[in-house]
Amino acid sequence: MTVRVGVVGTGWIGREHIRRLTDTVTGAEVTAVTDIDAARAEDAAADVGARVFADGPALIAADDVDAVLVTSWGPTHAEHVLGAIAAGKPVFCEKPLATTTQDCLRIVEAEMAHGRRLVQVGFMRRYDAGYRQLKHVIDSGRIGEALVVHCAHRNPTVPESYVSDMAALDTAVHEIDVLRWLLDDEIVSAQVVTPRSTSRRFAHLTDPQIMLYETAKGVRIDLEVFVNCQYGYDIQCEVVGEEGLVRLPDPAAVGVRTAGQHSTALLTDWVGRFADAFDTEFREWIAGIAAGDAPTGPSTWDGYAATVISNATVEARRSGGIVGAGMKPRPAFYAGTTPSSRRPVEG
Ligand code: NAD
Ligand code: ISE
Repeated sequence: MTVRVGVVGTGWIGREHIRRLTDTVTGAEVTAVTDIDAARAEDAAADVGARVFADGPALIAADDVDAVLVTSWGPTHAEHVLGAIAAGKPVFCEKPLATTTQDCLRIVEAEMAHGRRLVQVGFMRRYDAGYRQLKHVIDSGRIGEALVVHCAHRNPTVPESYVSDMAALDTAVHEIDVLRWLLDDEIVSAQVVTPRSTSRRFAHLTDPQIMLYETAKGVRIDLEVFVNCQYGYDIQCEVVGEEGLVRLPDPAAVGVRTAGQHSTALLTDWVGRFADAFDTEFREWIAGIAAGDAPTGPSTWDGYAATVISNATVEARRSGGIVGAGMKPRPAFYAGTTPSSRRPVEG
């Protein structure tokens, strides 16, 4: 079976995923696109022979759309995800699931009323080979119980439109999701401390920021978000346990020895760093739909949790205090999703 996908939002990552579904993932075809910028939609459609629709509702209703991919701006995600659930169609939503906790909870209620999972949220790090190895070691018990986690999320530069809140909402949100999954534990509070800001930033931005989290089991996490680090795209994660530690590997790169130096190239953006993870994420999503299975990737509940915790992080920076996440209890419907996990991890 070929899964016919309709794409809402043909900007940067929408185009990336259209290319991925067309050239890399087998069993998928992009049959429909829409964008509020009609020229963008036309351009994307021409590449793959898709039809252009006037808006999200028309695309979601189309007979030749089996599944929906939402890659529009964050504040518009909820309406399209809710539309897909109402139509009973599987929907992959790029992060965030929604920008407000209220909208996330509306999606939770709609999916539960539907009676079966339809939604997957685009937290691709769970599909990265390095993070999967990290999880395998933690789950095996080799380092004992996790105690402390040190992370860094560094981007070389960001545009002027990137504001201080985005360090939590747009950037740290990836660690928030992947750490809940890795540790099989819930983040219960957030605090933000700010060192002196780099001179290589737009004046309105606080950068870097150091985010401090505590989990329900008492694990302490420190996360440096530094989005004007200049030197490359650098993702670090080290989990310290009672009997050892495990560290995320850097992406493989050849070592070059010349002129008295040994060097390896660094990646410069998330597109290259997580290309394989995105491929795996979409392969598994499409294979699941083709097999008639409910999605196994990050759930609506995970999307809700990420929005709650990233909003708490924003509040913590603004207030200077420690802010409780204040998540609702997880409904039994989402019992198979993080924390307290899914199927065993291979590798
Ligand atoms: P973008 O601005 O390049 O593209 C978004 C597109 O959506 C634009 O073309 C815009 O015209 C269109 N759009 C907005 N509202 C719409 C609506 N109601 N209906 C149809 N089209 C609409 O942004 P982007 O960088 O591609 O980001 C898109 C989403 O992907 C964001 O939520 C972002 O957080 C997420 N993202 C995820 C990752 C990741 O690492 N997983 C990386 C980048 C972006
Ligand atoms: C961007 O939106 C992403 O999702 C990237 O993965 C992240 O590294 C970057 O900081 C965000 O702005």
